[in-house]
Amino acid sequence: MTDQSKPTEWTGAWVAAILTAPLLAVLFAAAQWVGTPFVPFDVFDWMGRVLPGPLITFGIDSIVAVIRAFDLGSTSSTAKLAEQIMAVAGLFVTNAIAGALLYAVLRRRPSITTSLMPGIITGLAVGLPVALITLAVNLNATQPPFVNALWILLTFAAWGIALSVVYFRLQATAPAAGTAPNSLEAIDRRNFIVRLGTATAAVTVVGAGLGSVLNTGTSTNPQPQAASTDLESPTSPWSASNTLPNANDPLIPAAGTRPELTPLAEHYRIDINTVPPTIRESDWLLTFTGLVDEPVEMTLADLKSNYEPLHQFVTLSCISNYIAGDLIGTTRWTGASLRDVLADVPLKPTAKYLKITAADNFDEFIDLKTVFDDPRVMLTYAWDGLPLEVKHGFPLRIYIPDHFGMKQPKWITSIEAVEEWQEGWWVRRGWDPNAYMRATSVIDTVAVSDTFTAEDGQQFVPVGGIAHAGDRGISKVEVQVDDGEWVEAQLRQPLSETTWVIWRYDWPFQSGNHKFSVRCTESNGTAQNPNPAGSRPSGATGIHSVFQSV
Ligand SMILES: Nc1nc2c(c(=O)[nH]1)N[C@H]1C(S)=C(S)[C@@H](COP(=O)(O)O)O[C@H]1N2
Ligand SMILES: [Mo]
Repeated sequence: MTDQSKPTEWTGAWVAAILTAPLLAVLFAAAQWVGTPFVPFDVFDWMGRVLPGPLITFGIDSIVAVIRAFDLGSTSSTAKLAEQIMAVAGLFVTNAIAGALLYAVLRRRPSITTSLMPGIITGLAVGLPVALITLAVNLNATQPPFVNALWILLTFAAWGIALSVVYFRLQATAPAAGTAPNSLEAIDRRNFIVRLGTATAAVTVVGAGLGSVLNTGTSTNPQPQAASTDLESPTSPWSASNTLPNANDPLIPAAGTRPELTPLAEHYRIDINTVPPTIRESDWLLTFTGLVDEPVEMTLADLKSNYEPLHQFVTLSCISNYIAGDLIGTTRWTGASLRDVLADVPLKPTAKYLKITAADNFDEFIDLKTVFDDPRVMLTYAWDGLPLEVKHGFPLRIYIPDHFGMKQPKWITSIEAVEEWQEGWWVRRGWDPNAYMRATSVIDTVAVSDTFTAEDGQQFVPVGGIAHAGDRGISKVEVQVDDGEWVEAQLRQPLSETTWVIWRYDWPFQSGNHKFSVRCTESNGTAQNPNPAGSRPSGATGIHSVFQSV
């Protein structure tokens, strides 16, 4: 048999990639149905944990840059989708490479006529590392680890077997050199390829379809879960039936200003997980360990009932947020002051810091002085009156005023009292060890459609947005149009001293193209940093400007 008649490495790569579609569909359906792992996400998350910080940051920055450049919608949800797509694409590429290697070997070893062994080995060569990675990082599989591992090995071995069966079929039906394209072999081969394509498509469609139908919310797409045992468990957000504390403030935001309280569904989400860890309340305990006289364990019910609930309006922002970005949100946080909780945890005198560890292995350190000085530091279990959503950290996250989100773990599982400070998760990856929130001001709207005429006939265009400086407060917001004077805007009373301030400036209308800029001043007189800088390592700075023709 001539060499051309044997399937090539390219064919191997293609066949392997095509067969990856049904493999993924089967893995997906099983993940939804019985709670086995969906491996591409695990591999992606694992890479995010082991690759060097600068590379990860570069990757995240690139995704965010593309989302901004092409205006692809909400940064955090589009980025998560992009990560999921990259994770799946990664498996296609890996499998294609493995397929090319297998076909390369089969071409060179004519003695292997129909043995399935090389195919099985190829499947396991990919499946075994994948299984090990999954065992190390998967947070959502509900099956025991050996079932998960076995399932992965079986499916990948089946994929490898299919890959080699296709090789032998293609080889057997290869048209001999010099035969006409309509020879029997050629027709047989064409039929085979059509049948292969049909079978592949069928398994893929059925698997993916079953997966979506069975999507029980356990594994790849968690739903908020309220504690079913908790009779007081509320079902509607606090904001649905309560007015905001500043409801009487006469200043009406300019039309198009973002809502003062971010609807939960619109709050950004950032974390290191392709799929957030789903924790059952009944499986969860908060443990205090390390430099304590006696380890202490608390249930969520303990935290809710043993300590006076504290309600705080909070603006949370990601340190990766760019100027005027959407990785910022405000809601009402409820929890137990960590200081109160620590009253029930006998610390040794040598304890200086707390190491907070989360279900996804994320960790951060906070010094005990901050905890004892600031009763606002809070173990948080509710947002807008509802148990935390899975993606926002159910059952427990911490609130630390004045710091970016990277210092504030979600899905907390343990708190360890330690003597030495260490770098937390993102600090180890090159981000600011303190991560204090930057003073920021943003123009949300130049509300041309709301132009109004004053009694003297002058027309005004309302301009509005937010300003924020952690817990340091905003004393002044100023707007500049083109190269004119900076003029002071009016401020709404904020929801609390730790939320953003809504501002409004009624601009005396002049037609034409204009540039609107905004800057703010902190309560103590510190001006917002006007120098443009990217978010790494300490949070973005610079003046926000918008161009508008009016
Ligand atoms: N366990 C854990 N907590 C975490 C993170 C994480 O990856 N894992 N990310 C942090 C970062 S970088 C931010 S900005 C906030 C975001 O919280 P949110 O997704 O609820 O808005 O969570 C923080 N807490
Ligand atoms: Mo973040």
